[in-house]
Amino acid sequence: MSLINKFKDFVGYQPSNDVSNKTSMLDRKVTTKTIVTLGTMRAGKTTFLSGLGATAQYKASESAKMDNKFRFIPKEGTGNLLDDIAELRCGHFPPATPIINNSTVKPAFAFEWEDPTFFGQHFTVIRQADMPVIDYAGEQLVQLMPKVKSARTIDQMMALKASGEGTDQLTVTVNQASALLPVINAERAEGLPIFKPEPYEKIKGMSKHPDVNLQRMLGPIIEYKHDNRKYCPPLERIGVVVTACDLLFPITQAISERTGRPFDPLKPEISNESLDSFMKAFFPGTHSLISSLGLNVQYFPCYFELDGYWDQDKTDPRIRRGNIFDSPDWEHNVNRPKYTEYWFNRIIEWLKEFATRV
Ligand SMILES: Nc1nc2c(ncn2[C@@H]2O[C@H](COP(=O)(O)OP(=O)(O)OP(=O)(O)O)[C@@H](O)[C@H]2O)c(=O)[nH]1
Ligand SMILES: [Mg+2]
Repeated sequence: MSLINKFKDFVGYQPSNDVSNKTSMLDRKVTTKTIVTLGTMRAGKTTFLSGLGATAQYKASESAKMDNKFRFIPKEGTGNLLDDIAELRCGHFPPATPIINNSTVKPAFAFEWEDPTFFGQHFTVIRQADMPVIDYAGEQLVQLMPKVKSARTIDQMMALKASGEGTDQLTVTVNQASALLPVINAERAEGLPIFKPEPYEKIKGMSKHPDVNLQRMLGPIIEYKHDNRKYCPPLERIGVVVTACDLLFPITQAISERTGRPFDPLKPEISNESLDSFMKAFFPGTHSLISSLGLNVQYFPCYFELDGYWDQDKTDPRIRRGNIFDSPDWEHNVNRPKYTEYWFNRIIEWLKEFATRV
């Protein structure tokens, strides 16, 4: 961007002929950066994305009263996002994601921020973060990943794209991504008493060690982007989402003893260091892969509080829901699952900071 454009951008200058459609979000010029979510089976990807969607909806409603506008535009595509959000609000975890072969309409979120500038109300800065949601079923994702591994050049990646079977979305993702959001279930921490392996026997080529599967998923993307720097935007950030963090609370002491460091993922001052040492201890390969890149790596804890009961078919626990009487915030507490809303808002802030950098 030229210096003059950078300056215009800084002050939020809009040419006067643009004023007529000031409120139309579709016509605005925006910066778009692609952020993608990845994870193996039962990692909690769908739950995480639905939580992010729900938080974005609460935030968008609130922002109507404020000077800083925030909009959330969900594009469901072949996915089921809106329904999954509604399920969370009713206290149910969303169903397992079905295998999809057709990906002509790409599911995505768009977050849009409109902030007034120092120069008054006619000057606003609008930024949009586009977030293709690669919410494949975990088993499909792990089967597609070896294909990415085999594609080393842009031509090979294009050939893969033409071969269909959902690889189209995967290749676009790999090419365009500026940030990755790996989603990791706390239950996959090998070496802890809560450890549960992925259903690895069911799928050819999967390791019984979650750390290996994560490296196989992230490694080829990182390598590809490094080798094809001329053709695709660089990877700027990695945000690691540790889901089902509630499972860690009864064993925080044990974790702390193993890592030799204080462990409290929910305490803002030490959350990042806590989860960084957690990753280093229980996902050492993945930790070395992502932390050696010299990128900004940020960790986010995530969990939905369980209410101690089971869902009808007894396969999933139920999520505790907000009771309008147990909070002074009664106005906003209806149809709200109890979850790490604070941390979801931090993720949205993190995305904003990243997406609004020109
Ligand atoms: N205790 C607890 N369990 C969770 C949490 N998030 C997810 N789970 C459990 O993990 C299961 C899988 O979550 P999903 O969001 O469907 O995982 P996914 O990665 O989308 O899985 P696939 O689509 O099958 O690959 C849920 O049904 C819950 O039982 C959480 O915050 N706390
Ligand atoms: Mg899913």
